[in-house]
Amino acid sequence: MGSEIGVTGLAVMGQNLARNIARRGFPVAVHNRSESRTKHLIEQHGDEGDFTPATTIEEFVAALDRPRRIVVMVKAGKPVDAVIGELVPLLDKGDIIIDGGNSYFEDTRRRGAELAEHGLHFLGTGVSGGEEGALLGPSIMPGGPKDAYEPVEAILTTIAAQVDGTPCCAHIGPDGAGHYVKMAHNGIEYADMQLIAEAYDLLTSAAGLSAPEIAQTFEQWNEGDLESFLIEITSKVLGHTDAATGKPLVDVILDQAEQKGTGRWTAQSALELGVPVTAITEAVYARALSSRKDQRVRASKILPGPAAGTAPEGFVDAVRDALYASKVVAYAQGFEQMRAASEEYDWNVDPGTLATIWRGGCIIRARFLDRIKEAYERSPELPNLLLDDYFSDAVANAQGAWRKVVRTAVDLGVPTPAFSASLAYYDGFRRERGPASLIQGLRDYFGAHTYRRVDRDGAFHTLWSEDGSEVSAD
Ligand code: NBP
Repeated sequence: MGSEIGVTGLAVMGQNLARNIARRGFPVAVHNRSESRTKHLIEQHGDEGDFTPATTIEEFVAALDRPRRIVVMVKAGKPVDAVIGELVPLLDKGDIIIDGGNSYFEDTRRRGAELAEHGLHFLGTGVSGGEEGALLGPSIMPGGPKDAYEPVEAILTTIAAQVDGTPCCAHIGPDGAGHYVKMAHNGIEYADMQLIAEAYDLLTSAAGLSAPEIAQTFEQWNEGDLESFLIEITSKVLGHTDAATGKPLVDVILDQAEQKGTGRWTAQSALELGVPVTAITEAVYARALSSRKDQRVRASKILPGPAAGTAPEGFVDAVRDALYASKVVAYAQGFEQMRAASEEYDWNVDPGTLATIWRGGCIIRARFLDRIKEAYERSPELPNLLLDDYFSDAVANAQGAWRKVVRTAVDLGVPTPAFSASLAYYDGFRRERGPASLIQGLRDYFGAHTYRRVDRDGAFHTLWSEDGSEVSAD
């Protein structure tokens, strides 16, 4: 009897995933390019389960039962190709490689096709929840051939987070579907964090609250509709005091947000698919602007803002409602994007399944995901969450507060790109008729791009530089 599964790549994620697998009773072979990580894992945690440490990749492969099930948990990009390149000559037809890193979905599609030529199965698998999730139960999004998922289903569903007895793991679809939805999950996470940061900024800059006061506010908000992992940890981060200075830690952290690329990929893909994911894209831009610290310092001395003012009465509650409404829009956009990608690539992704497996384990886990799950149960083909009664009521009820917050932000010069973009999207989405008629008129004027009419079928062109008459362009 060998090991049922192997994990190669034992940095923080791989190590914790291997421990999770072993703790659940599955014998696991472990390997890392640098042996020190393997040794460290066995020395520190070898008694937690049935580990088989391997020094070389050959030893690692030889330790596995067939079909071999190998989780690759190395840095996304070239390292994944390097590891796959080492594994392929050692594997047999029907063996399964599971890439559990944050790989770009187009890389996953390429790798799946290449490995299929060798008779090998490839599961591009999103794993969310950070290091704690990997150890205690992540949300797992496997994508690839369904018959490759079946031999690993028992292990993956057992190590995943469980909510109401349901594992936070399900086969997402073929090809790059798993890594796509993990990317979109991270994009939504970007938007969620940006909205939280804007709420914090408003409560600081407009309402004049201190970090500990805002920590308490978030703690209260976490008892209502906003209840979520991110709101919970926001209150913890804001409530933390820096040991060196005695100040709130958040006040001594440099205000430059970094990014590893999944938010940018989400926005890029959305642009290609033609899906407006304004909250996610604004979140990516806001991080980019935050990183221009030198320019911002210079600009702060030159560019004037409005005269100082105060926030209106009831502002704190209004920010909460605006946050919720903006969050509904961000999720509506993200889910629409996944639906569009599923159609484009023929993946047949079920959005209700995503809402179900994101209720636990992952970074965007929230009470809210139950509402999304219910919306798709009511209407599996729902094109946009804002068309569901629960969500349309939620944003309608919040809209007075939402507008007050965005208005106040504009008046006081507090930037709220994601709040504002979400509200603008809402206003654009809810209008039967918008101003795009003028855009079509302009396009026809300078480029003879033609337009369609509200009262007749067909394409038309106006002879702008002649007598202004209209001709059929069909
Ligand atoms: P890292 O992304 O920091 O990668 C380090 C691992 O990659 C080490 O095991 C390293 O081996 C290995 N590696 C590299 Br780098 N180049 C290699 C090569 N050419 N051949 C073989 N191995 C190579 O690890 P991580 O933070 O544990 O993340 C793993 C994956 O999970 C990433 O895709 C990440 O984006 C994703 N992820 C991370 C989190 C998180 O919270 N950190 C959450 C969700 C997903 P070495 O020890 O020999 O250098």
